[in-house]
Amino acid sequence: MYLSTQNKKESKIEVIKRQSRYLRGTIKEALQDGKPMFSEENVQVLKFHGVYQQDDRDLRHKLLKEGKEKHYSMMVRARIPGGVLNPDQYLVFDRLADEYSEYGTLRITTRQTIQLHGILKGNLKATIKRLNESLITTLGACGDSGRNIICCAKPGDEPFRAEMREDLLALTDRLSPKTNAYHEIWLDGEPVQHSDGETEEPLYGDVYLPRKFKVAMVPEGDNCIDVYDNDIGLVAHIENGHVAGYTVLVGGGMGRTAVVQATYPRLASPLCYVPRKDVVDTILDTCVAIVTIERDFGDRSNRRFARMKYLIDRRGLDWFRQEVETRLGRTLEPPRKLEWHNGHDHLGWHRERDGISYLGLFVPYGRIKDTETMKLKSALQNIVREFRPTVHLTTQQNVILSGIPDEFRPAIEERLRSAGVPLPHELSTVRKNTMACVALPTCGLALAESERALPDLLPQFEQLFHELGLSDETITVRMTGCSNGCARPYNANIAFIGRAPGKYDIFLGGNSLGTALNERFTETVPFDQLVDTVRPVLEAFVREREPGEDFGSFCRRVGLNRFRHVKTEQS
Ligand code: SRM
Ligand code: SF4
Repeated sequence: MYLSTQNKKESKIEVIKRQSRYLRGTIKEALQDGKPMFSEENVQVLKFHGVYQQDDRDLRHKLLKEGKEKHYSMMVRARIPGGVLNPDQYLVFDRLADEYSEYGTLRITTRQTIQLHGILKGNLKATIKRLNESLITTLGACGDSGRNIICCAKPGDEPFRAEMREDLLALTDRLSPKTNAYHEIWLDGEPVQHSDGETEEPLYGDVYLPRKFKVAMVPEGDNCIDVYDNDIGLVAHIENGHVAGYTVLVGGGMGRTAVVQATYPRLASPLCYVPRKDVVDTILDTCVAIVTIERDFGDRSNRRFARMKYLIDRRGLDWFRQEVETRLGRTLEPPRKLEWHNGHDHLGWHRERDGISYLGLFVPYGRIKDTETMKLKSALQNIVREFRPTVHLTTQQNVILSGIPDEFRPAIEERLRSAGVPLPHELSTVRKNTMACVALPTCGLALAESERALPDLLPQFEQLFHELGLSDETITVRMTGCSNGCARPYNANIAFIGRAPGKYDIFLGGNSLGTALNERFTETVPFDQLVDTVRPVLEAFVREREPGEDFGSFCRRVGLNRFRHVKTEQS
């Protein structure tokens, strides 16, 4: 539970934010200084602009030994509400990856955006400007404000999908930073003149939020996005094909710090039900009221405890509800009961509407690239250019191409086949249910490999699942390079969480519907023992499961202690 220090001194980052003059810092000047990197203050401010300064960690040690500077480059993260791109927008990312990314790849993130890694400082402005010309912003993709709002990516022409999209875009607008700094720095905009007491940020003020803030939307039943992992989750109740209203969930978050016991992942709690009626204002106002509570009461002294989940646990959900009611000036309706039947991504061919289909493609760990055996980047580029589908990024790091007339299906399949890109039905169930965060070589917080390690582990799991007759069973496997939880590992049935180079903590339980958290099974297991360590639990699952019982429910029913004992005897 919450144990933050009561030290009220604001953290260093709060001071940097306030002094940044609404996110200007000295970034504009630094772009001209000829250095390969930004100062620490600008690095913090840049995050709000969707930019992370990183260095290639594969080279770090060698460069250090040679007495050289780190190899700096920037990660640029776009904000793509609901993950929807038109074909031209997708192709801009594709071209920018070729022109400016040192890695030449696109990275679909677990929040439906694209990251370009390895952008040198000298190419940063051109990259952001080019995105902007295609009406894509990076403002608010990172930093302490409302992040990219995620939504179930399933295409379809049901009225409720359009209504949810309308609400998502309106909410995106309300929660976006409003500072003119972005225009001034990246788009050569004129500086604004301020009169005394005027604020550029009516919602956030000059110190923004205490921490990142995440919002997610789903239609009830289909939790393909892990809605409970967000600061605010909006679950749409569908009646007669329309959104009747939303159950609002609050206080979700995955982040924890392995060595700080008082940090923990938390599933969001149901707060209230908000009818949609004919206008979307009520749900927007409710979300804004919630954001302002975090703004006013969130911990600004210790960033480890600054997420809204800790505020809610510290003050209690009843206090939180009363605070929302006071700010809205009305009583909240109780939340509705929620039921879930799906947690899978929407892979494969599906009917979208008459004569039109969509295709969900598995993208290995979100990385769109060309390799010797699989030319995924080229294939997608060709298909998008020729057939012009809408491109939907999913929160499971995959891609959906929609709006495809049925007569194009054979040609698209042919393009994929000749590029060595498998269709989802050709992949094992476990493979389609895996996720890995970026980790090395770009993530500065990674303790172990993830995106580059999971591909070596998966064939071993496929073999084990085959041996145990579990090939058709949905068992989610997620890996991260540290405990921060970027691939939402604490929901997974099996999670490997980096603790040190080549060593992982194993968490078991969770479920594929995203409604349960797993628990730590064992710590600091070497990479080559991961599969064998999990094996006894899977074997027991096959022997002892009750009819219809899934792996996560089994783990929770029997408890993990008896397997910890088996593991100790073996090792
Ligand atoms: Fe994350 C920090 C990558 C989704 C929790 N995350 C980072 C940074 C920026 C590292 C850093 O601070 O220096 C990583 C950049 C790596 C790189 O080289 O690209 C990073 N996070 C990612 C992405 C790219 C992972 C991926 O493989 O897709 C995801 C980008 C999402 C986006 O488009 O906005 C990503 N991060 C998440 C999620 C999942 C989600 O939101 O659904 C979480 C858990 C949910 C949550 O927020 O609670 C998550 N990232 C964190 C945390 C822990 C936050 C906390 O509350 O403690 C950090 C560390 C931090 O903020 O201090 C972090
Ligand atoms: Fe980096 Fe850790 Fe997030 Fe992975 S989970 S991307 S290692 S911060």
